[in-house]
Amino acid sequence: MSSKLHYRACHLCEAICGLVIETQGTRILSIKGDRDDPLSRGHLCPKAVALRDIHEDPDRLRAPVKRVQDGAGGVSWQPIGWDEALDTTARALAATIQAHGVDAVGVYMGNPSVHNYGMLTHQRELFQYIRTKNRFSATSVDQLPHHLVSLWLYGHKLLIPVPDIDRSDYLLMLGANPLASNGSIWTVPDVKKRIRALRERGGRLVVVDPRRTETALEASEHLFVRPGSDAFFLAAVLNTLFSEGLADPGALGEVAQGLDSVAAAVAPFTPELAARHSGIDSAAIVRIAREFAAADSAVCYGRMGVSTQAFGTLCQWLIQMINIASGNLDRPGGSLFPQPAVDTVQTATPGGYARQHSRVRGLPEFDRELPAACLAEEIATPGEGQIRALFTGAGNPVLSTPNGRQLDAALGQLDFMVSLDPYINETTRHADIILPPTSPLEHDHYDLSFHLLAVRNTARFNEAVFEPPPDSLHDWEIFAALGQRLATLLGLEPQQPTPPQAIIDFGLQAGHYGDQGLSLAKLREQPSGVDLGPLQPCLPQRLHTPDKTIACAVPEALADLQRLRDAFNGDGDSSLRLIGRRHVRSNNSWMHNYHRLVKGRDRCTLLMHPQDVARHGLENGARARLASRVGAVDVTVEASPEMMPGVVSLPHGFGHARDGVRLRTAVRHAGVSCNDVTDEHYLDALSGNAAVNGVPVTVSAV
Ligand SMILES: Nc1nc2c(c(=O)[nH]1)N[C@H]1C(S)=C(S)[C@@H](COP(=O)(O)OP(=O)(O)OC[C@H]3O[C@@H](n4cnc5c(=O)[nH]c(N)nc54)[C@H](O)[C@@H]3O)O[C@H]1N2
Ligand SMILES: Nc1nc2c(c(=O)[nH]1)N[C@H]1C(S)=C(S)[C@@H](COP(=O)(O)OP(=O)(O)OC[C@H]3O[C@@H](n4cnc5c(=O)[nH]c(N)nc54)[C@H](O)[C@@H]3O)O[C@H]1N2
Ligand code: SF4
Ligand SMILES: [Mo]
Repeated sequence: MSSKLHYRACHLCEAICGLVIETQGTRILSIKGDRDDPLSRGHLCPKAVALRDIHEDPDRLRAPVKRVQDGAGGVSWQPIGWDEALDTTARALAATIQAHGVDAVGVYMGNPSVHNYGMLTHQRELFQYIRTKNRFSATSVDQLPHHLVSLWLYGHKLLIPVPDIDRSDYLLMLGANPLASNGSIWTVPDVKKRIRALRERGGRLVVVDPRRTETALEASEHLFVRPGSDAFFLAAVLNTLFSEGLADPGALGEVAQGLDSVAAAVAPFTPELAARHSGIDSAAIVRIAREFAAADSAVCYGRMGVSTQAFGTLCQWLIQMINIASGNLDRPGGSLFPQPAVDTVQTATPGGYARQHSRVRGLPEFDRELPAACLAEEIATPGEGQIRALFTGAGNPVLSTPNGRQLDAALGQLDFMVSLDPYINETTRHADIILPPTSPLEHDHYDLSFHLLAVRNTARFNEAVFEPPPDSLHDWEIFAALGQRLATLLGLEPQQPTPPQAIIDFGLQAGHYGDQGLSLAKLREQPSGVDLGPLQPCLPQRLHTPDKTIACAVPEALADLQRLRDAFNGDGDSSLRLIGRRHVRSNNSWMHNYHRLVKGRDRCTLLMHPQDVARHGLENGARARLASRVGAVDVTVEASPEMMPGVVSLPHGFGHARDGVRLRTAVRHAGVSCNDVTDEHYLDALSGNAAVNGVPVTVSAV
């Protein structure tokens, strides 16, 4: 049998690398980087091989299963047909809605749903009948502050500018480790080569991080920062730009309004004050502000470490202010808005904030979603609006949201739970029914999310690598089938869905490059992708604000500066702070079942500076108890000078040793869950985003 080459973008992370997959019959022979992809240029990381491992994994469900309780209190999973699975699910959801109202149904959508375009285009087919206030997603343990700040400044949650690294002279990066993550809210495949090119042309990369990360090792300069204190540093950089007369918004002069008020608000944030709280030397703060202003082009960028912390929204607003005040927003080499071929900024709602609040704790919604940190209490607290039935799709909140143990317990109290997921994992083990979609290689692929955040404008559509097996359904088909059944039960007219690729074809032709002839047919001719050129300035036209201006002096952000000062009002606290970490061979909670990715030494260790190890009476390799307000886990200590003293680091996504988890390899590399220690009450108060970084913890010998 002859072999065949397939062109395919990887959907596992935001770098969306082009791949060439060689198959023979139903076997995968090799997976290589696609050198003709104009964005990724042949790059791939070790996770690319997981595409094969996912496809072949014997633990991956191929048919729906139903949880059956045996007499002895044990649980088994019984394979059932699609009709039974979909009918049972629709009946349970309809019964909940009819008896208790629509808010009694909760929804949690996880990260892979944004990497799977059919899930994005078709979740509405179901959720239009479940207009519940109790919607949750991984956004609120992740990038929520970016969306909120973009809504405030640019009028749309998805209008997020990204560093134009290939033309930049100065990159100030906080709380991001793209060498491990391959970039986030910034699609930048092959980032290492791009950083090296920046430095070779005389540019500088300055990394601010409590850990000397893989990215910090590639930087011109690395500065340790006390977790959660970045807003002081950013405010002092901004203040220095204003007070030294270095601020000049340039071409944005007419568009960016209210910078005087911003300057007044950050005036009290002196480099000395910032140094006291952040641990970054005041002379370095002044120098960085001057270098930033003097560079021909410069850009400030911050990710997880400055989003999922107690001042996440304030940090993201300050980052935008630095780019605007220095004239680097919408400028080549600065911070630019990508222009994707299918533009979700045109089709998605702009988002909204605090129009309603969570029932139990009064946390604000964003874009009709509530913070994931309050999901457990919305299930466990009786009363009107209590969640009694839950739908989860492509998510694992037991391992990925703060105080996961509490959620784990709450899920057991539900009347009904259904999960759209290929695995029986820490979350889905609580489901009554699990609906597994086709494997990623069995459906076609267009990336609807990440071209919007990419360092170059490109587009690519790829066919399925394998035919889907008989009696299988894609994620989008499951949404549509459930929606039709639910509509009928609720006495509504069921709808016929338009297939996702037709939606993409329409989006391409109606989009920015449609008049240049871009269409699905055109993309099919070029399976390695079409190059649409470097990022271009586009303001003020592209703004979604009513008057096409940027109102910089956001009242909520200005008020949050006071919360920052109040929070750091004491003599400085000496408590240990917990941060996370990512590894290039892992991906959140679901990449631990593939032998090739988990083999080797244990990665779920607690990194601690050697001084802290000694101070706590521990030694390298010792077992220690990591504890917080909400819980404790026992971990192996790894002494590491790459940590800032006073800060400890544990990766998230582990903790697989729970009853009933059917991930045989992951269970052998179980580790512990960082989110059994993170605190559901430790949040960015403005957005409700979980502060999984900077959590106060203690460490003691066991
Ligand atoms: N402490 C701490 N917690 C964190 C983080 C951190 O840095 N520290 N990071 C946070 C971040 S950034 C994120 S994004 C979240 C992630 O949080 P979640 O999205 O809740 O969790 P994932 O681990 O991504 O789980 C993905 C699930 O989707 C399933 N899946 C994979 N592909 C598909 C598919 O194509 N279709 C369907 N239906 N299912 C699929 C997998 O089997 C798995 O169950 O975790 C957050 N939690
Ligand atoms: N290999 C791999 N790649 C991934 C993922 C994965 O799990 N594994 N997950 C994907 C997902 S869903 C996302 S959202 C992205 C995340 O992408 P990134 O944000 O680039 O990844 P992280 O490794 O979480 O980087 C956060 C950095 O913030 C630092 N940090 C922690 N607290 C603070 C703080 O208070 N201040 C500052 N300045 N820094 C702090 C941490 O030390 C860490 O280096 O990665 C994506 N790519
Ligand atoms: S960097 Fe991300 S997109 Fe590229 S091969 Fe690795 S996992 Fe896939
Ligand atoms: Mo994420």
